[in-house]
Amino acid sequence: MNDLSRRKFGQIAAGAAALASTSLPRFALGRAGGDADHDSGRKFPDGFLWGCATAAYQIEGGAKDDGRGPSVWDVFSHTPGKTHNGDTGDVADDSYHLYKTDVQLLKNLGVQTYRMSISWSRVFPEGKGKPNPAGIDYYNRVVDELLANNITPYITLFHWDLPAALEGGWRSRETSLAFGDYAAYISQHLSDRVKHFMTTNEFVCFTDLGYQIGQFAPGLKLPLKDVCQIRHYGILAHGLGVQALRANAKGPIEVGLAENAQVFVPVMETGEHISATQKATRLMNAPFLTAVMEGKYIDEYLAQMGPNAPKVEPGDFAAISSPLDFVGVNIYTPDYVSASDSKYGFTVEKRPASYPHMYSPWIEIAPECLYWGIRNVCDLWHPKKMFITENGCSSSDVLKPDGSVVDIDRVMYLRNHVMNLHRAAAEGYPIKGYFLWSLLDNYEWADGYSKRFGIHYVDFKTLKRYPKLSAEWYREVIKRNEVV
Ligand code: PNW
Repeated sequence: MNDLSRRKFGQIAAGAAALASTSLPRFALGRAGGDADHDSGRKFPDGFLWGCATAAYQIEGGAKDDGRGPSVWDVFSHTPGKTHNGDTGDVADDSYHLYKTDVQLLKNLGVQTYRMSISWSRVFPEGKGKPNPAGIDYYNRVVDELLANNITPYITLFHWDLPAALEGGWRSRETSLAFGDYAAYISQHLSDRVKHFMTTNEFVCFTDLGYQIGQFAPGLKLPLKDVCQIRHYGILAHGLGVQALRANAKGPIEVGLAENAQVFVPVMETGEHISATQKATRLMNAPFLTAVMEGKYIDEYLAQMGPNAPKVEPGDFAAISSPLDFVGVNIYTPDYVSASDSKYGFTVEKRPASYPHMYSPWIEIAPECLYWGIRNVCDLWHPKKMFITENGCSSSDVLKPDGSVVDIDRVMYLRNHVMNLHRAAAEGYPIKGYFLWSLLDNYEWADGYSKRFGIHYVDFKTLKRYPKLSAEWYREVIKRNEVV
């Protein structure tokens, strides 16, 4: 099916998709006595926020609709050999047209919040200069639909889809400045209704993975010196974004970021290994979260980079270390650390070949990472609030003829992570909410459509959505505010 007919089909399927989401749950039937005999002992604090997360390029489609300009991901995904099967985000979940269906999926789950991102090149087709009114109109419609359904939007400004027109991409300091202008515009147009913003998503993925490893857009393999400078422009953009969001807000807003900090789990929970994980957290996140939280590059990082260390202009770190209302971390998988006599006092342990993983091989299963990720960030930098801005996994889901997907492995993964989230909340760490990645199967970047992360199954031919067992499980967690 070509793109156009796929999209048309999607529009027709929209009604049916909404129906699928309201079909009777198979597992959570609330059988007589179902609740009375069970108390998990793992209730979350009142007011804990449950949500789902998505990103613009991964779900929207509508790549050429209503004046959207191309992003580096459009260019990259259309370059032969760069993505699985040559998959692109041209149509994805077609949320550009089906957003009302997706808001109904959220409503049926009972989430209080939804984390979504804005396609920068939909709003500024050239990345800067003249805005495209149809672009911001789309986000106005999505925001209004969420609010009408009592769902609080948490908006990420940049989830990797850099406007292709910005010359030099993240190699240019101009891009950080353009991001500030874009953030100002979004704040002017949305902050009357949207009160929670994240600047950037996962620095390492749009810097190192895009410009050093070449696995993500724009697919370059530059020397370390360039990469260090690109990382700096990434965190500078974040800082300028925080300032611009606040300066242009129509009322009080909360600003944070969504960072996939490297997370470390102690090989055993004894003092020496625990303190090793804290050292590892600070050092291994030096170019990104450590720099944002401490307002400088730590000496160890500068020494490691030597002549490749980034050029920092006066005032950069004042912006980069702008105070945040919350720190969001995306956590999927950690590394194990032990205390040692090595130079930095810790060793990152290599995992044995038999170590278990989810369908995506990089998601090695270690649910304690949710607890240790929160604890180490809090103990090191004392953020006012924290959120898990992403957590979830891929599974080799199979849609059965009756429309069900019994993804017990995803439920296993999620339940164990949420238990560790509970541990952090119970110990008093200021963890305020959890965004499950993802609301629905979507375009998984270089893996294309081959890896499904959703708690709703998407038939990418019809674009119809089907709740998986994990969606039922999540609805119960939210309803009871406890681990089930
Ligand atoms: C995150 N890795 O990305 C992103 O924020 C999402 O857009 C993405 O869909 C989700 O995780 C699942 O992958 C990552 O290879 C992608 O280490 C790859 C890696 C890490 C994070």
